[in-house]
Amino acid sequence: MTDKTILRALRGEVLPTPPIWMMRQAGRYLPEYRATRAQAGDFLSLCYNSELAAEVTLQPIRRYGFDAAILFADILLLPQALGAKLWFENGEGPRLSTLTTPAELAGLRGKDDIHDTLAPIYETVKILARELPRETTLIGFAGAPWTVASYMIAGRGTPDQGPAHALKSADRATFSGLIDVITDATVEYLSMQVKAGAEVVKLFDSWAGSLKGQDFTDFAVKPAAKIIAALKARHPDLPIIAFPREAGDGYIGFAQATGADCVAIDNSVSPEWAAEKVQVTGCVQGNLSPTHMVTGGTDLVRETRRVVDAFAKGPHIFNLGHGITPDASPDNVTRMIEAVRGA
Ligand code: 1CP
Repeated sequence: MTDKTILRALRGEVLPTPPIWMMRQAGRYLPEYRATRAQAGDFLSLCYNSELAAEVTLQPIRRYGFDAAILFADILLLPQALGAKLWFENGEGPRLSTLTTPAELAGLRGKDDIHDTLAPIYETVKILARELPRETTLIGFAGAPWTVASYMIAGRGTPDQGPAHALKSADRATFSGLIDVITDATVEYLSMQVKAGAEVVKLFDSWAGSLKGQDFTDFAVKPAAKIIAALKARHPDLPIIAFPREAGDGYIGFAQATGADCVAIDNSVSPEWAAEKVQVTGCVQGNLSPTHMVTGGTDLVRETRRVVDAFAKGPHIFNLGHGITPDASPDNVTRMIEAVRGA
């Protein structure tokens, strides 16, 4: 049995101090990240440069000693491997070719034809498995099908996933077909990450909150359950974290319904609520608001302690409720870690 703290928490152990990592811990708030990204040229070149992607993954581990490293890549690389066009508009964000017709769906590559594009990502994982400190857990990841589909349909990030909801109503067969293609490809993609050395995988369903009622069951719960069952059949000991962001009451029972070992909680719900309703049935991760990494001060320390205390009775991995933002101060991250570890 390993003694890595993240793996112990994922097995359900209650630790005296929760292990910590942070969503987007390798990112623009760090000067060393900005320097490596400039060296790579642009964001996508950084993702596909295994040496430099491993370097930016390691930067926050060296600086802060987080208990986990998350592979540096992006959820939109899988659509690119499936045949979508992908580019990043400077200062704006990702852009993709749109997918709204049966013909465009039929034009995607199959799940076994994604690995040529994604080979550099597997290489990054291999480098990290070699170079990370012994005590640091390596997390691989992918986007969940609904979130990935929302970008593929709209061709960009959308505040309400309007185009994806519109296709779901107008052409259910094409929409469901796309969800199935992404689901199957995600199993292959994550399985290759595990073979390359990822010890845990996380499914990011950043836009799960816009799925209501039966849609939440059909397009957030069911695809996650399918991916998790397929991964566990191939890798029985693999711990899996699911993040149905802004699911609200949908967090309750999500781990049981999907087979996830841990549910990551965003900061739209209180840690006391999540402890009572979600952590009672297993490990949770979260959920400090990322705004404290910008504003700092006594509020940061108080709210960090509040999260630690609220989750102290059950298995917990300390994290933010969503990714740290580019305007955050690296010193506030140090203060947060000191507040968690009681320094
Ligand atoms: O300019 C830059 O350098 C790019 C900023 C950036 C970074 C650092 C993007 C663009 N992606 C990433 C890396 C990334 N993305 C990681 C690496 C590991 C880490 O956390 O340190 C991970 C796990 C992701 C996942 C990701 N990408 C998600 C899910 C999590 C979340 O934040 O909700 C999503 C939705 C994306 C899409 C994406 N990639 C980048 C941006 C700016 C966006 C959001 C775009 C939008 O919705 O408009």
